[in-house]
Amino acid sequence: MTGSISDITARRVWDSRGNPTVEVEIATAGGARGRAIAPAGASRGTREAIDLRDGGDKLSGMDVQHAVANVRELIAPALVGLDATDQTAADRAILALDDSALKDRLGGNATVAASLAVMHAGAAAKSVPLWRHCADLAGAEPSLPLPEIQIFGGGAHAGRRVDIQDFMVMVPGATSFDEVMEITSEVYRAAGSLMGQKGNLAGVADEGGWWPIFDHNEEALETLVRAIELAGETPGDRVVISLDVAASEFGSQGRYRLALEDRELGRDELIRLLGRWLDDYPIMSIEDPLAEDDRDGMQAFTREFGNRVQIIGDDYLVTNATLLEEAVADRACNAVLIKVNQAGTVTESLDCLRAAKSAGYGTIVSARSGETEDVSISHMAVGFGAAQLKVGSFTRSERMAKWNECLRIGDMLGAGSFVAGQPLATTTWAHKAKGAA
Ligand code: 2PG
Ligand code: MG
Repeated sequence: MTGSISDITARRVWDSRGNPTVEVEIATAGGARGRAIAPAGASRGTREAIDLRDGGDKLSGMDVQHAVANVRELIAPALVGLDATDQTAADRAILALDDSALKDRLGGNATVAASLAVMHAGAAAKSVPLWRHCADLAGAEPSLPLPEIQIFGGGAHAGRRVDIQDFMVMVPGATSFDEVMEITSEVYRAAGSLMGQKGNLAGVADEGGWWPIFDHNEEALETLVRAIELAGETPGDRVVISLDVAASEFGSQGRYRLALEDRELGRDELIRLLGRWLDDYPIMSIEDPLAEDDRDGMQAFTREFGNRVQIIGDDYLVTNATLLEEAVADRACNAVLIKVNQAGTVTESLDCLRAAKSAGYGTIVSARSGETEDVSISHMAVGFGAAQLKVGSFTRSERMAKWNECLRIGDMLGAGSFVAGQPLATTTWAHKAKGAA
């Protein structure tokens, strides 16, 4: 069996924040090789697989020597001899070593790097591009996803300088992935020059979006609308706004503290505030509008706005098929972020993706705020037939590598592969309706 896993190497490498992380390299008997690196979140859901960190004083406790050792000593012996093209069997072998909900024995950073490396080796053993192998695993039709791209960072990615975490744009009106890149680049530049004019240019946040110097959260939205206009676009026409509120970072048990504005909101007040933003700005997607523990809030928000905007569960669903099914029964959210390291393995991520697709939920493959040169998620988004891809901003190579990889894949797929923007583009949102009135 040429796909038989013959050798596994694990090493410590470094991510975009300069933190240690886990890399795994796999070779098969037939000479195929696969390599992958674990990403790391900063705003993490409490129910996602943990990153196993060594603790102590060194490297602020962030070292991953135990996770690396777990790959070498526990995961590697379990994978040797398995067929790299059989992702389910490989992931099952990993899960047999650690079936804890949070993967706290092996570490989600160890399991995800190993699982992704198997996926790469499987594609190489089949001599097909990774996106093709991903499509086989998912049983999906490959397509180029619609990007959502950060213009301003915030929350846990920008020293909590503003409360809302991601101010992003999407270009559902573009006719090609390449056009999305070009328009987003113009918007990003325009936002930078507006910040410069106000004397507010202070570098970039964790994911490469502009560092947010604003007096209140809504000022970021106002500036974003002006940036879209300065880029020569009509806000809400081809270019729309997407927010990741990441509300678990500033609220729990139905209480929310907007530190920048020095005020505390109850669940209903936060819903009203976000509802007004949906009326006043061309926002077509909103992630984690309420906290991960606020089931009532998420249900109420979805009841009120779910028919006019995409509502994504990230911390709320943590790429977990069971939580997704509960949300479907609850009528909470209408889309899910797929982060492979929240689940811990490729197979568990696919379980969640399939559950989402069969419930008619939107699917957005996402990077983490701590990233590397690893471009696995570009291939997964394409191969899984996910509607969207979120990788952070439009600067810094750990982000651009993923957008650029999509361009290369798009060339292989050919014209007509960028279809994902159309369902969003046909949605009517309040801002546009108001403008037309
Ligand atoms: C998110 C991600 C990416 P993190 O919340 O969606 O923006 O952040 O990786 O820090 O969880
Ligand atoms: Mg999020």
